Amino acid sequence: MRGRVKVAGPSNWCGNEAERDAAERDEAERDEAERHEAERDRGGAHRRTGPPDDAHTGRPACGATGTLPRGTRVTRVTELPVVAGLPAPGRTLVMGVINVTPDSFSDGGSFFDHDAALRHGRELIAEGADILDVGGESTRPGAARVDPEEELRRTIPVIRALADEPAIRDGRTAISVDTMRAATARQAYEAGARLINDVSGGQADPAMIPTAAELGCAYVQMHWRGHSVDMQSRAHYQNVVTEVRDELARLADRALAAGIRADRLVLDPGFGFAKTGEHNWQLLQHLDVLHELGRPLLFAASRKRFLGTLLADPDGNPRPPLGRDDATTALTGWAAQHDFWAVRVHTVRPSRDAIAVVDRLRRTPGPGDS
Ligand code: PMM
Repeated sequence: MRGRVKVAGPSNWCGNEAERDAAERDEAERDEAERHEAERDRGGAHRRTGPPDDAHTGRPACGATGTLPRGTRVTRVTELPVVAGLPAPGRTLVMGVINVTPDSFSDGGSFFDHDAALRHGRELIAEGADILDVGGESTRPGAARVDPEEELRRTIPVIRALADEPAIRDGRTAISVDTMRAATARQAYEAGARLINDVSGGQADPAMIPTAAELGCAYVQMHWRGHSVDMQSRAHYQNVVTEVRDELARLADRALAAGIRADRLVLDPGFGFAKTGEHNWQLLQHLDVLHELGRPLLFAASRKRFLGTLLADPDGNPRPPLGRDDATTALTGWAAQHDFWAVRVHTVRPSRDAIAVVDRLRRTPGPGDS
């Protein structure tokens, strides 16, 4: 599951001084190579098995000490996971959040209005969102359930309208519905959603997993120990990392046994759900353990409370949610480094940029690679 870049080909790739000197003299040639490389980066494919794209010079940049010889092959040894039926651009995906709620902690009801939600969806697409996650129920700690009819009223018209957007129609971007209810998931699917994001992992509504299996769409199962109203009372662990892994494994087994297709199942550790800030940091420090689950992983820490606590002012007042975006972007880089399938965030462009940096580094061969 973990991605690595491998360089295959002549092993003395940094050792030719004459070639290096020539490269340093020829500024124009290097500029051209960089332009070419930028074009390659925009393509962004991870699977690289042919000769270097800068065949024009044969000298992709490899630091100040030398150049790759002509014919060197750069290969990503393992691939990032792909989820059937969803965009697969060859990097960590970015899922933009659209909370059609009056009370989400993270955006304070800014997109409760139908037109505002739609406008926001279009903005997220323009920023490069691969997935739009539309939700009608706040799951902030302490929140009460929203009425099922109200959840439908909030989400379905927004999903239906977004489904008409060119990026959705041509498959560049997909719609996800953030719901714990099978009935909402079904109507969202009929309106154009192709991913069900269920923070309860199938535990809130017994009809959810059979419904997701029947619809055949992608399904996110998050680690969850109970509804938001009292979930923080369940934040007790001996070892949060292995317990979250094992509880997710049991949820996944249940989903697969009920017919959810293995190539459509995504798991999520559920930062902030029945977890203290310290639990979140411990999970973040051991993301590799979650890969033992062998499934694509979703990373959703955007603007969460533990970041507000980290960034508290000198009087100890937590940084408000809208001031947590830079820290969120830092975590996106961390998630991308750890080969997460996708990050769920409130502002898309900074996360796309962070992923582009990690992706570029990943595909840069080092002197020791062979
Ligand atoms: N967190 C929230 C909502 N939906 N979905 C998944 N899969 N994982 C999460 O951690 C998650 C979620 C709560 O945050 P919000 O107010 O940003 O939507």
